[in-house]
Amino acid sequence: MNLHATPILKSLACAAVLGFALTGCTNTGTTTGGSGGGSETPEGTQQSVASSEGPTCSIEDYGAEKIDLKDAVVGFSQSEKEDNPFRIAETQSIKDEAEKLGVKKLITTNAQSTLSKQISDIQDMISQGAQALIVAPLNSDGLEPALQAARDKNIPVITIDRKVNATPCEDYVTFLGSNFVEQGKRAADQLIEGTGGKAKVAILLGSSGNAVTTDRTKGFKDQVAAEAPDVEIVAEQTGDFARDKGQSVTEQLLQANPDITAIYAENDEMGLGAQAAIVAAGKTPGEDIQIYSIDGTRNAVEQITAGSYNGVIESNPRFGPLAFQTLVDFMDGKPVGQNIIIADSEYDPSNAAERVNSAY
Ligand code: GZL
Repeated sequence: MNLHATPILKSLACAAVLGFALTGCTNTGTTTGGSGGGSETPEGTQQSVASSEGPTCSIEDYGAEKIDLKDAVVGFSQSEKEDNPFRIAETQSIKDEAEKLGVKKLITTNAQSTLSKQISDIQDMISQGAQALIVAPLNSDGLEPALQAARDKNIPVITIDRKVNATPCEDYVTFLGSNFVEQGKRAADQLIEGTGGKAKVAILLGSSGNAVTTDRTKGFKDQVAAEAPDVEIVAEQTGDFARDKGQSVTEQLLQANPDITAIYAENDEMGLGAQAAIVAAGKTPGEDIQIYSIDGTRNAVEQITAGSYNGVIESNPRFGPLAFQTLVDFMDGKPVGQNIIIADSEYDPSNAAERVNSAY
């Protein structure tokens, strides 16, 4: 989808986000704030690590007006309702960084998990004068009308969290987010280790229509197929990334498959729902049925320390520092990566107690 009429020569240099500067190809950079792979800092939170390989995007490539964020109106479009700690932490991180930077005005919206509302939210922020947009897309497809509205005014769009099926440095500037296939692989590694390579697994899938679900599923299944012949996936069903649905779906799956010995939930909220279902079935979570999930919420990590949960791969939602630094660099004329991947840490019984303060 090419929303931008003028053919643009992309700079093909590699770039890596290193602190707040860009360096040569494939270096692993460090940014401040949030948690994720990287060294512990004195205050107990981890610095997130981001890296970018491949083409970059400059403001000249994109065709936007240079603005000083301190004099700017920035819009943030959140996708899902904030009953999930991931979303709460993500939105708070954007607000905190906007305040820290002294952005003149931050407009925030929440699409309540409805695509049509996310489109109108973004269009509304443009009509309110937003000069740059940070968007957490609900789905991989469907945002075209909103991206077109921004493109028509050459408003730069930074996408975080989920990737859209559109052209970087044309339809949007860049993607900041995790490697979701890798997250699924790492969750499989935790499950394989925790079960001794022998389990009957039910998968609680995330919501459909976004790459997070497809990638976390692919990563998990590929790793199980490659490494664990005695780990059998006996059922899979979506829990829509929600705790209540995670519980109800697990109740059904346990009734249909009483020999399930492990749950892979594609986010912590569904994993915590599964935990409740396991208890309701008269079984002991973390022992009779092990639970592995992805996000890194405090609620789940605390359950690991309690022995009622078995492993969590972090999906770092604290995009504020990196998103705004990427915007600052972009506005300064520096080339920014088109695909900036953040590193995610992980929690297991060996580190959950000491690292729980990095959870969100
Ligand atoms: C991942 C994000 C997912 C979280 C869920 O980047 O899109 O959406 O893992 C959330 O908790 O619903």
